[in-house]
Amino acid sequence: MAVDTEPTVDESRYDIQAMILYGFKRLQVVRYVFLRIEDAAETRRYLGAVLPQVSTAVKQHGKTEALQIAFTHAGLTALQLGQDTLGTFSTEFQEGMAKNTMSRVLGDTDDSDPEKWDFGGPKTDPVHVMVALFALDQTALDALHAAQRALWKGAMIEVHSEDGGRLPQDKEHFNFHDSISEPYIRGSGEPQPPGQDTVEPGEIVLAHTDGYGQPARSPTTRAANDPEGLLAISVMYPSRRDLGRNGTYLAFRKLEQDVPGFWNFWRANAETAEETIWLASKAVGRWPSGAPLALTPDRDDPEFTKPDVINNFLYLDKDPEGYGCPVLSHIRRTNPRDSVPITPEISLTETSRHRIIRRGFSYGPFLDYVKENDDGRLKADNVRRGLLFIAINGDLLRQFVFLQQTWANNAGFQGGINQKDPVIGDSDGTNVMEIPRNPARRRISNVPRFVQMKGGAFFFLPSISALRYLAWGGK
Ligand code: N7H
Repeated sequence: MAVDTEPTVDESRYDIQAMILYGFKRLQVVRYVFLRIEDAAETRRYLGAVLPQVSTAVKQHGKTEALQIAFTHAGLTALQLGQDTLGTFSTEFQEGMAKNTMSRVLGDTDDSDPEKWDFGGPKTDPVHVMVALFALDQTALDALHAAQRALWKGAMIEVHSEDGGRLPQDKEHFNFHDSISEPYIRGSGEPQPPGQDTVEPGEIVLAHTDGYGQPARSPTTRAANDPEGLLAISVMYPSRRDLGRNGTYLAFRKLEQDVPGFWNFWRANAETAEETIWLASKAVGRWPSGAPLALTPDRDDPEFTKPDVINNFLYLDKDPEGYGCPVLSHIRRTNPRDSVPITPEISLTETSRHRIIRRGFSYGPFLDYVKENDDGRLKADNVRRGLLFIAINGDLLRQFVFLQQTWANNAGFQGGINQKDPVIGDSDGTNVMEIPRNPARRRISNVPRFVQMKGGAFFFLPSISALRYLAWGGK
């Protein structure tokens, strides 16, 4: 079957879990419940029972709650899938996020070492399943959770949970407007805001055509395992059935943010409170309002937060040298757009193969920098807060892991020396941040690590058909 005759993502909505296309912006609270499978048959029964409640990507507008289910490789093993099926998942998913080599690749070392994680590490209970519950408020969330508990009783044990919520004005804890720039999935049928870049559907949804014009590598199972015909025929291996089609991979990371540490560091390097905000914005690449530094380099101007402007920019025409948005800032590293030093066209194609969909919720109380700062400084309060970060992508290694390793943690990114992503890099306290300026650049030394990793895992977020197959007892 030719790839381009396959149904589009839009036509496959009924089979796709909602969070691939929706951030559930209306839903204010989330609880990620991490579970260990105790009884495989009972877990299949639970999956069958919960299936009608799993939110699909069929229009979510007006919905007051949502439920999504994802599995780790250990979880699929506990569900008794055969080795022949388990071995078709990507190697990094099979090995997991807490494995020694992956920890070094991601910079999960020292205080971010899996040994110290709250969950998902070698010293905590294994995570098999994540059930993500979204609701309008805490009362509704608790009720949703209680109903699920009754349903999975006897099947799975809760090993951990994380609660998240929205901060005022779409901010994250460092006080910057977040969730602005997401890629548009070709054929998704969603509106495409001005400036939003397009990625091929297989960059996000498995078995659809990816950025190389190939069907995105997707886990499969023997045709004989699926006598009921619950799964589609694999495009790549027509003798097999596609377990991954319309599903995706997801990286979940609990990223703890040192908010007083972040602001006090920039304050210590600035003459004034105003310059403090300028320095922090140079690290991020946007002003706190979300206005891009590439378009408004000197001041946080609300004109540049309008929907047709806020994400409608490339770097080479407006800011080739990074005088506005430094080359080494967080947003220019994690999406260099046209500015990878090749040709702009190749840069855009190259970058489109390293995009992720981000689905973050914050945890912990908001320490509002605008209200709480004293001449630009914040009092350390030793409260845990951060981002429950989710990256959704068809290829964990080429997308999420690449961003963290090759662009964020790479001290030599685009010719830099000893410079890591000042927001999410695994800085060791000796790194520098260089701010290009005319006539002389400015260097900030000894940038510490402001974000520590506290727990997580790689998950497979199956399609509705794959969930039905798992519930039926598919191997
Ligand atoms: Fe980042 N921050 O508050 O500084 N991020 N991020 N991120 N991030 C973005 O453009 C932040 C993290 C990306 O297309 C904005 O939507 C924080 C990880 C990508 O131009 C802000 C944390 C990874 C983009 C932040 C964190 C990424 C992006 C601007 C952790 C991947 C889009 C808002 C605590 C490995 C870039 C926006 C583009 C934007 C922040 C984590 C990637 C404000 C605090 C782990 C691809």
